[in-house]
Amino acid sequence: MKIAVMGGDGFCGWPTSLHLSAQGHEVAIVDNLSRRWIDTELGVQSLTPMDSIQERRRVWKQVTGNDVEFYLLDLARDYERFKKWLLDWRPDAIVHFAEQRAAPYSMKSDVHKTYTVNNNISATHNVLNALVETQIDAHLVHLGTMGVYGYSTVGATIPEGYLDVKIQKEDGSMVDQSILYPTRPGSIYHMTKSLDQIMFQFYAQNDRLRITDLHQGIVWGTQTEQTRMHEQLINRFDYDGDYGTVLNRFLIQGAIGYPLTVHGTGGQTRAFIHIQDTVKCVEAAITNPPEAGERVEIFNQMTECHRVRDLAQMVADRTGVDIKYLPNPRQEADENDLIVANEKFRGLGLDLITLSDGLMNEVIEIAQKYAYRVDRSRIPAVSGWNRERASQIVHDPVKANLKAVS
Ligand code: NAD
Ligand code: USQ
Repeated sequence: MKIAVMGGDGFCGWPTSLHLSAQGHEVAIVDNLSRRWIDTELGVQSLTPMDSIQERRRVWKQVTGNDVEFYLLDLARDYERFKKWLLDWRPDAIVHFAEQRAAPYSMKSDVHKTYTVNNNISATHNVLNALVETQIDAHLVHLGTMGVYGYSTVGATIPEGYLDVKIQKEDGSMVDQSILYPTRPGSIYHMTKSLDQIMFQFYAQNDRLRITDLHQGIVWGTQTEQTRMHEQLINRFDYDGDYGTVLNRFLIQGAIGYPLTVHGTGGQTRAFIHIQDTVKCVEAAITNPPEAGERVEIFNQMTECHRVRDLAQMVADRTGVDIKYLPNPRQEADENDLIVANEKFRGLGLDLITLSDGLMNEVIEIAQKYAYRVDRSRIPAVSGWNRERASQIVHDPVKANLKAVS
């Protein structure tokens, strides 16, 4: 198949591009490299040394003989160029990773809120719009988030996208409906993913586009089978307070002896998936498209749920570092349960990696290897969700006089 990977230079996109290329697909990456500019804006860098996209492609070709093409294009702003590119390259499938994906970054300031909304909504809409206009019948596989459901504790399992409800009619009888699960985003970033869902619903029904939306949990780990093949193919690894995600942050904090930064009570329960499984699930989704005219296919792309404080304890047990309970910079529930249905991927025969599979040690080893690249001052999470939360932020958890648990 010819597969275009939008955002293929990023943390999920790069290993997915290599995986698809290794499976024999013809792959083109479309990326505006905005994530590399955001590193510069924030004054941080990936823990792992990332080569330029051109150098990465050269090494992949040298190692495997496979070409991965690269097109520098801003999906949110270069609509006409994108349309021309689409007509020229003619993909069979498009994987859409190309959005600003950090909740803390999206909450930093009004400027960051505006950027995240403009970038994410325009990028998604431009892809949909261009598919209709060019009449290219590519299956669109979008990376959404578990966060569209919110994390309220209702005690029921979160279904894969749709909720079956009964609505009372005027005559008192009941009618069955299947509706998108009510969305409850917890940040501007998560809000853009909720809005994406409505755009997908409209374009699937109005233009018969074939769309799959993957509601993905927090991705952990860094290496996959392909990125391990050469030092220069190594994946991005974010550890800073804006882009680093919780388990990867704890693993690197443990590796360098930095106290584990638990927000609030750490009773937040979240869904997780290893990066190796992300790439496999994306491939499985590509090869199982919905029919034209069908509703959007939605998968919950996650493996298991964990409480933040339990993850911290697991990492503390492995590394011997302290846990620090910090005032939460986010407006979110301190404690929540999360039960998630993920039968669809399991039904496709995918055997998913769990935390108990030993791969946490691989991340700790990588973090120790590149520990010299860590700027400890960039570890604290300093984006507040509102003025009150911002006023309580602890800028130096190491020196802060807070409850520490070893
Ligand atoms: P990332 O920031 O590492 O990669 C995103 C890539 O998209 C970057 O290379 C960036 O330059 C590119 N991009 C952004 N806007 C663009 C635009 N307008 N035009 C062209 N390219 C653009 O993020 P990631 O962690 O790889 O996440 C990829 C996708 O998966 C995101 O949509 C994210 O919401 C979703 N997701 C990620 C996680 C996670 O834990 N990382 C979890 C669930 C869902
Ligand atoms: N947290 C801590 N300490 C930290 C960092 C985070 O306690 O040092 C807590 C946060 O307060 C939050 C939880 O851990 O309660 C998860 O935070 P996160 O940064 O790991 O994840 P999140 O902001 O939800 O975003 C990430 C990705 C995003 C994706 C989402 C999937 O950046 O792209 O959509 O995970 S999900 O969480 O399932 O919505």
